[in-house]
Formats: sequence, structure tokens, C-alpha cells
Amino acid sequence: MRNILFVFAFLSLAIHLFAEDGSRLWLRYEPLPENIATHYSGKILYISSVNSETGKIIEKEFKEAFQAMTGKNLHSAKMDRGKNSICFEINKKLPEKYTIQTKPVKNGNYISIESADDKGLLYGMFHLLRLMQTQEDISNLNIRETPSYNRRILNHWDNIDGSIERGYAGASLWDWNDLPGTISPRYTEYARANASIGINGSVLNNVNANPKFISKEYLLKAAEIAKIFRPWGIQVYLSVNFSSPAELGGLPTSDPLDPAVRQWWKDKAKEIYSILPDFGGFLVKANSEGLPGPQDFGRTHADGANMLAEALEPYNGIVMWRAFVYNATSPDRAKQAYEEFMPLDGQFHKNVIIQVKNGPVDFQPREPFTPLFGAMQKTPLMVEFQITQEYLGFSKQLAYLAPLYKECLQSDTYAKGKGSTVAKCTDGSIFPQAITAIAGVANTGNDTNWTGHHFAQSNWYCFGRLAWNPDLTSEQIANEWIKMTFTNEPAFVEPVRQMMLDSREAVVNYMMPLGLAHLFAWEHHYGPQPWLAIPGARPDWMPSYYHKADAEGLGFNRTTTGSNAVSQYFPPLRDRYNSIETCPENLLLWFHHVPWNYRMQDGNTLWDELCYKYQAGVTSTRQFQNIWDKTASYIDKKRFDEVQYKLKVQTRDAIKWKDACLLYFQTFSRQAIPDAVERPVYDLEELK
Ligand code: GCW
Repeated sequence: MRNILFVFAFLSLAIHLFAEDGSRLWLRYEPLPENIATHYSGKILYISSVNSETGKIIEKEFKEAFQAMTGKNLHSAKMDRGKNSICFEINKKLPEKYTIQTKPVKNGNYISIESADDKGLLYGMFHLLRLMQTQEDISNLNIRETPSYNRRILNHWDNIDGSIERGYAGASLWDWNDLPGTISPRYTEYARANASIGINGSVLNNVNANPKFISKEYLLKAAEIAKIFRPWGIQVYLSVNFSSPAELGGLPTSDPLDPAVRQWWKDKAKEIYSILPDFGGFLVKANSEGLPGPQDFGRTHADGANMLAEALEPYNGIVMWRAFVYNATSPDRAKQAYEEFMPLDGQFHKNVIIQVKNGPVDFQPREPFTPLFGAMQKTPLMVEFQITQEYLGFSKQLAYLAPLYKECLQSDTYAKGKGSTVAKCTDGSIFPQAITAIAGVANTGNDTNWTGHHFAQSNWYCFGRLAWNPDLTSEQIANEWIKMTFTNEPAFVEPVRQMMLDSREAVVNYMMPLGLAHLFAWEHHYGPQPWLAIPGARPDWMPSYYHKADAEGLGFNRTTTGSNAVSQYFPPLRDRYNSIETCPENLLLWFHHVPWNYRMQDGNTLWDELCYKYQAGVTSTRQFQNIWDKTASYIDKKRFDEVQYKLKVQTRDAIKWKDACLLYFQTFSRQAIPDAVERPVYDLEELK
């Protein structure tokens, strides 16, 4: 009995060597089943010509992972490519970023990972480990990989005081107070996680930028972070405040055409590169939401961006200038980025790239793509996605975002005929461009599990994977992520994958279906407040600006008889959106003001359809609870319980969304909620 207890205690110690608290992300390297493990036996690590810091990282990571997964030790050798060895080799002439191939050798074969540089070998290593973790067959490999975008960047909206704008996973990872003296071990963990999914850049601070971030004091702090990131292939970038010359430098102006201001930025760039030799460049939010910019001095976005670009050019730095601009008086916010930036096409310096949010308003659960994609043909553009779930339920709700990202990247702009997808218009394949990039607003924080919700890790993961290759399917990515993060057990993987794939549409349905947008509560953007009307507040911050509900119907008329936003798209898309008959129903209320009794494709009236959509959203969240409850035996109790609790909150809040929106819109439609829809459990007045 005592022995049994002892064995049991030993086993559970072994099993819980690492707490399953989500901190290990998708890099858990769980032991492989015996039959698979034997298959990998006898392989030797062989690294040639990689003596860099990165080379050391590869050797350590691969050995540890291999040992953890197979129980077998690898021996480093620098001599020959023996049978069953795994070789990491620099091949300067390789056209791809890396290859992983099975190659013959005397009496057998070996695995060869090749790249022109050590960063490529790092990515190749993580690729091979991923194949092992997901129990793929690695006996006959012929993999050639090249990333679609050269710069794959996380944007952190992290502030100097450690808070994170729209962050739902604790405080900032960067301990500005303790830097540069104290280095958190999480900097390395963060860099490693990013490298494992191909992310190679990080903007450390909020686009609502404190000028102090480019003071010498803070540059020295950022330099310590950069030192940790460097061998993992991650470049540091900073957001800058356009008024820095005045606010930090004490100049009387920050006018971009003022010679003293231009010189100030040149000197600043010189200082930055003396401290951060491989600094990536600036991210700029200017003349947006009250932030300063060139228009304050009667200058254009191009004047502002080009001044910064000239300062960074000698050091190969770039400027990512955001197109997120809108003002309170515009009759249609969705048109503004296009109106302000199109006239400037071709006027930007060659190291400027315009960073454009995926949709024309603001990271809503569903928007059409921003019409600047495909339209600005003489200026490089990059997509900005939001990984943090500002408008998709924070870290309280499960919403797997690969389908949202892909919907945008695969949208056909028709800029150069059929097939001119947003991805192709931004990756250099249609419009040759010196810089290609893609950005995601990070959802990381100092929570133990990094992202608050265990499933929110999948959004960090899928952003990286799609930034590398937008052609991967949402399903494929979910599959990998689930297997690495939880278990390879099919009885777990399959239903959980389906839940993930359905989750974004569920959120759309219970929050704002059929093309509705911005029904969010004031400021925090979590719950519904479609009725919100604050006297004197900016009209474009009020939900009624977007839904336009009245006795006749619902939705924003953006057709040729309305704001004419449709004209910003190329034909035939423009015409498709313009006609109520051909407009995709999932964007109907984005483009049209639709009568309550309008017949939808399935024969329902708009009102009934709207009710069914809200119900479908709630029903999905119930299904997620059911699916999850059946998974308890496959995973650890801690993560099971935490996800179970969050799914309960999600259903509760989905019901709130449904009741709030239907009861409010009912005051306009004056029609009954169909029988098949659950009766409201809240009162409108109570919700208000
Ligand atoms: O989505 C909105 C957010 C702001 C954010 C802004 C932006 C950083 O509500 O918090 O500010 O967009 O993207 O600049």
C-alpha cells in the first residue's frame, strides 16, 4: 500500500512538474506516445556554422524539447551528417527562408534544416518541433517556407505606468520602473513564444504615445529589452508622439516643415541608433482622437511621415503611419481614412508604410475591409488587426479570430481584376513594394496565462501563423494550437476545434449581426448600449450614428443614395454592395437602411431575421458550454474549470446582448419577438 502511494505520489509529481496554468502556452512539449517516440530515436543534433547567440538558442531549445517529448538525449556534433541525425545548416544561396527535408545518407537518411541565416534556422526548428508536438509523420519531409510579409509585428498599447489600453490580461509585461537594472525572465519567454510563430517585431508602447519613451532614460530601458529579443529575431520599434520636439525637446513648435524640428528628429534618430543599433522604426498615430499631428500646422500626413522617414533612413528604419483618422463632424466615419489618404498616394517617402485597420471604422466584430486596400497603389500599406478583444468580449469571452483575419485578407478588392485580395495587395505580389508588413494589437499582459482567457492565446498564435502565411486555414491553425496547448486526443481536439471555428460568428450574432456595428457601451466597449445618447458628446461615438434605427427600418445607408461610401470600392464590388439584392446579408445593415418588413433571402422579414440571429448567438454559447463540459477527462482541472467559468459568463452576457438589442430595436419595429426565440429575461429599463 505504502509503495503504491509512493508510486502514485511520484507519478503525480512527474505529471505536475509544470503547473498547467497556461504559462507554457503552446510550447509544452508533452511526452509523445511510446510508438511515436521510438520512431524518433537515435537522432543526433548537428549544427554547422551556427555559432551565434541564436545558434545556442536553437541547440538548447531543440535538445530540451526533444528530451521532454521522447525521453531521449541528443548529442551535439559538428562533424558529419550521420544516419538519423538532424542537421541545422546555413546555406547562403537558399532562396526560401528555410527548408526542412529528409535527405539520404549512407544506410538511411537524416533531416536537414537549411536557411541563409540563423533566424531562418530558428523558425525551421520551431516548425519541426510543431510537427512532432502535433504527432505528424516526419519520416519523409520536403518543406519550403517563405513568409508572406517581411515584418510581422505586435503592437503593444502599453503605457509608461504599466497600464495597457484595451488590455485584459493584467498589467504590462515591461517593468519600466525596474529597467534597465532588473530584467524579468518573461522578456525571454515572450520573445521565444513570438519566435515560435514567426513574429519578428514588437512596438513596445501605446500609439497614444508618451513623448518620454524616446527620452534617453527610456531608450536605455528599451535597449535592455532589445538585447533579450535580438537572438530570437525580434526587432524593437517605438510609438512616437508627433509633438515630441516641443514636449520633449523644448522647441517652440513641432511643425514638420520647420528646419529646427527636422534637425531635432535627425538628432533623435542618431541617438536612438547609438543606443538601439537594430531599432526597427516608428509607429505614429497623428491627428487622430485628439493626438497631435502635422495638420495642427496646416501640413499633410505625408509632410509629417516624410520628415520622420528622412530622419530614420540613414539607419534603415521605417515609419508606420496610421490611417486611423476621423473627425466628429463627418457624416460617415467609414469614408474618412480613404478621403484623407487617397489624395496623398505616391507622396510618401520610400521607407514609409501606411498602417490601416482591417475595417473602415474600428475593429468591430464584422466590418467590410477598408477600401484603401487595393486603392492606394503607389504607397505600401499594411493591415492592422486587433488581437486584444476590445470589441469581442475582452478576455471574458471565447472568440477565435483566425476567421476574422482571414475574411479580411481574402477579401477581393478587384483592384487589378478578380483575385486582388487584401493579402495580395499588401504582400508585394500585385504592387511591388520595398516594405511589406502586418501588425496585430497584442492581447498579452502579465497574467500567468499571458492573455487572460486560455483560448485568447489562440489569437496571438493565429495572428503569427497568418502573418507568415495567410493561406493557412483557420481550421489547420486551430488544430495545431489545440494539440500543442491541450492534448492530441481526437475526442478533445475535434469538438473543441469546432467550438473555436464557430465562436467568432457566435459573437457577431449575439452582439451585432447582419452588418450592424458599434452598439457598444460608452468607453469600456464590453456590453450593449444601443440606446446611448449623451447630450453634447461626439455623435460618431454614439451607437445611433451607426445603427440609424427608426420607425421605417434599421441600418446605415452607404449606397449612392446615402453617404456613397460604396463608391470607394472597385466595381463590381461597389455595385454588389450598392444593391440591396446583391449586398451580402452579413453586411446588409452596414451598407443599407433596410425596412423592418424587408424580405431576406430565406423569406423572413428583417425584424424576424434579426431576432433569429441574436437567438443563434445565444444558442451557440450554450453549445460551447455543452461541448466544454464533456472535455473534463482529457485535460487538467485548473484550465478546465477556468474555461468552464468563462463560458458561463459568456452565455450570461450573450443573453444580455440579445435582450438589450432586441428590446431596444423593438421600440422602433413595434413587432413581436418570434415564438422560436427565447423570451427576454431582462427589462429594457433595467438594462439601461
Ligand atoms: O479602438 C480604438 C480604441 C482606442 C485606441 C484607438 C486607436 C489606442 O478604443 O483605445 O487607442 O482605437 O486605435 O488608436
